[in-house]
Amino acid sequence: MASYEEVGIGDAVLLDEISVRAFVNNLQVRYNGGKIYTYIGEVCVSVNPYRTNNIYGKEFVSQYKGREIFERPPHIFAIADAAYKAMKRRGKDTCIVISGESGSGKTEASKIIMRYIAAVTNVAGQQEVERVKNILLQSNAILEAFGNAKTNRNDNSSRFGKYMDINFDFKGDPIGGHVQNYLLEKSRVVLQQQGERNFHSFYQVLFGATDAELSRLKLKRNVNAYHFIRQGGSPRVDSIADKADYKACQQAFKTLGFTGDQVDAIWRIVGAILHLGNIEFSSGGDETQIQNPQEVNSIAELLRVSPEEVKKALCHRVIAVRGEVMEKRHNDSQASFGRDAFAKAIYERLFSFIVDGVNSAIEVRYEGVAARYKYNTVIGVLDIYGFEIFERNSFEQFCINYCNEKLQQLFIELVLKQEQEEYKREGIAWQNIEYFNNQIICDLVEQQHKGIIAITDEACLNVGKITDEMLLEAMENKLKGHKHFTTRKLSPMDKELKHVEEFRIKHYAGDVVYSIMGFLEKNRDTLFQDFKRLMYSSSDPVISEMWPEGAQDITMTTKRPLTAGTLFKNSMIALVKNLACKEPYYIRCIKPNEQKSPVIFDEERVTHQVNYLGLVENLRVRRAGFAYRQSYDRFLRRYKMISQYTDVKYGKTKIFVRSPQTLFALEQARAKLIPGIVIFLQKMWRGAI
Ligand code: AD9
Ligand code: MG
Repeated sequence: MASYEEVGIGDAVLLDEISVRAFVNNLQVRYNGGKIYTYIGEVCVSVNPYRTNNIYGKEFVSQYKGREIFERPPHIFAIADAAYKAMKRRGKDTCIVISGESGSGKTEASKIIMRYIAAVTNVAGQQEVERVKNILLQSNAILEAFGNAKTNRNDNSSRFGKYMDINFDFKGDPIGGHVQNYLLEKSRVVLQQQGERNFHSFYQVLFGATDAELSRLKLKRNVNAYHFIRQGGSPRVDSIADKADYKACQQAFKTLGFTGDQVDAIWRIVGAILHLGNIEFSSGGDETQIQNPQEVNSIAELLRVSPEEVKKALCHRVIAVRGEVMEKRHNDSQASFGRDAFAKAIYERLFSFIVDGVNSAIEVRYEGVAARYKYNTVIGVLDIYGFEIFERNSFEQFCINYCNEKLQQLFIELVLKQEQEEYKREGIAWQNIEYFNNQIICDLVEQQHKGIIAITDEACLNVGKITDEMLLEAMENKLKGHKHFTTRKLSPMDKELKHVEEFRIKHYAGDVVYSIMGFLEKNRDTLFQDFKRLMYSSSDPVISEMWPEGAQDITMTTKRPLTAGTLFKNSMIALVKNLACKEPYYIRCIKPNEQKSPVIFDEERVTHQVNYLGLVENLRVRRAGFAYRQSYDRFLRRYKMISQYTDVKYGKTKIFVRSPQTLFALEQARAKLIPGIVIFLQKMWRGAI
C-alpha cells in the first residue's frame, strides 16, 4: 500500500463536494495522472486510456488476489476478485455488468476480467482446468472475427451482444462456460457507412488466407473487387492486423475442436457471400436476369448446391396458392432484395453456428471430480453494444438503445432502489434521493399493444398493404402526448426533426432521431423459402444442417415466425431476469474523447456520459448512506480485535460503516496488530510465555 501514490480521490464517495463538476474533475485529474479506474463504492468507473498500460501483469494480479475492494487502489481486478470471492466463498452466482457507449472499453474490460479469473484459478495446475481456461480465452478471437467490425466509433466494435457464463466447480476452478449472443447487426453484411467496414472475417480471409486457400474460395486478394466489403472505402485499418488475426482465428478454431470440414464450410460461406454481393440484375421488362452468371457458378460450388438452383432462387419465388405450386419471376428490385436478405441470413446463421460450436467446446463436462459433486456456480460477464447515436439511426440503433435502457433499468433497480430499500428494511433513518427512473422509456418500447414494438408488429401483419409512413402514423396516433416520443407532425416547431419520416425518442442517455424507413421490413425479416430450401439441398452436411427448415414442404402452411423486434424484446427480458437473480457488480465505461487519443479528456463528452449513466445519483445514494455493510457475525470476526471505532450504525441484521476510510482505518489497525499477535502466538507456542 505504501508504494502506491494516489492521484485525485480513488473512491468518489470521499469527494469533498458531490456534484457533476467535482466528479468529472476528479476523473480528469486521475486520468491525467494515469489512473483510469475510480470507484463509487463498489461500482468501478473506467475511463478508456487508449494506450497500453502496464497494470494487468502478474504483480498486479497478486496485489488484488483475495483482497477486499477497499484495501487496494481502484482497479478492475478488484471487482473481478470481489465477484469471484462472492462466488467461491459464499456460493453465490454473480455477474459483472459492463456498460458504456461504443468505444468506451467494455470488450477490453470483459477480456481483462476473464484473464484475471484465469490467472487466479487452478493453483493445482490441473490439465482439464487449463484446457477450459484456454478455450474460454481463445473463444474471443473467433467471436470477434465474425461479430466485430470497424465502425466510425470504434475500430473493433462488437456488433452483437454477448453474455458469457463461466462455470466453476466447488474448488472455484473454471470447468466450462456458455455464450449467449444477442442480435447480430446483420445489415452490415450488405451495407456499410463511409469509413466503416464489414465484419472482420471478410478482410481476415482476404489478407490472411494462403494463395491456395483463396483459389479454392475463388477469391482474389483484392478487397476492392467485392461490393459487400468496399463500400466504406477503408479496407485497411492501422490498429487491425487482419493477417495475424486470421491465423489466431484459425488456431482458435482448432483449439476449440471445430473439425476441418466445419472450418472449411465456414470460410466457403464467407466466400460465397462475397460472390453474392457481386451479382447484378437487370431486365428488359419485368423479368429479371442475372448479369454475371460466372458468380452464380462460384456460389454454387462453394455452397455445394446446383448452379441452376442458385439462379432459380435468385430470380424466382415459388409460392403455393391453395395447395398449387407456382413459380413467380422477380423484377430487379425484388431480386436485389432477395439477394441481400439471403446474404444477411446466411451470415447470421453462420454466426449462430459458430456460437453453438464455441458452446459445445466450452460446455461443462461433468467428468472426474465435477461429476461426483455436480456442484457449480457461475460468474456471468455481460458485454453488450453500447448506446449509439449515428448520423442516421435505424431499426438496429433502436434495438441497441432499447437494450441499454433495459440495463439502465436494472442498474436503477439493483443499485439505487435496492440500496434505499435496504436501509428501510434494516430500520436505518434515511432520506430518499431523487433519480430519473427510465421505466417509462422501457414501457414506450416494449409495452403490450401500445409500445413501439407492438405497434410495428401489428403493422407487419398486413403484408404489402402498409408502408413505413403508415406505420409512423399509427405510432403518432397511439403515442401522441408521450413525454419521450415525438415526430415532426406532432411537434411542427421542433427544428431537430427535419424529415417527416423521422421520430425521436428521448432516451435516458440523450435524444435520438430515428428514421422509420426500413422498420417494417427489418422487423419482418423476410427470407424467401426458396433460399432455405436451397441451403438445405447442399451436399455439404455442415451447410445443410444449418438450415433444417428448408426440409419443409412448400404446400404446408407455416406459422408466422416471431418478428425481429419481438424476438429481441423477449431475449432482453430473459437477460434482465437472469441478471437480476445474480449478485451484480458493475463496470461503467467512459469514452474520454472521439479521436481515440490517449491524451484528450473532453470534459463535455465525459460530463454527458456521467450524467446519463446516473453516476452522480449513484454517488449521492452511496454517500448519503453507508459505504460498507456487513452482517454482525462476519464483522465481529474480522474486527473484534480493534475495539474503538466511530461512524457506524446498527441495523437489524447488519452493521453499516459510513465511509470506506473508517473501514480502511479498521483494516490498518487490524493489520498493525496482526504481527504482534503472530509474535505473541509464536512465543506462546515456543513456551516463552
Ligand atoms: V462497442 O460498444 O463494442 O463499439 P467497446 O466494447 O466499449 O465498444 P472496446 O473495448 O472495443 O470498446 O475498446 C475500444 C478500444 O479502446 C480498444 O480497441 C482499445 O484500443 C482501447 N481500450 C479500451 N480499454 C482499454 C484498456 N483498458 N487499456 C488499453 C483500451 N486500451
Ligand atoms: Mg465491444
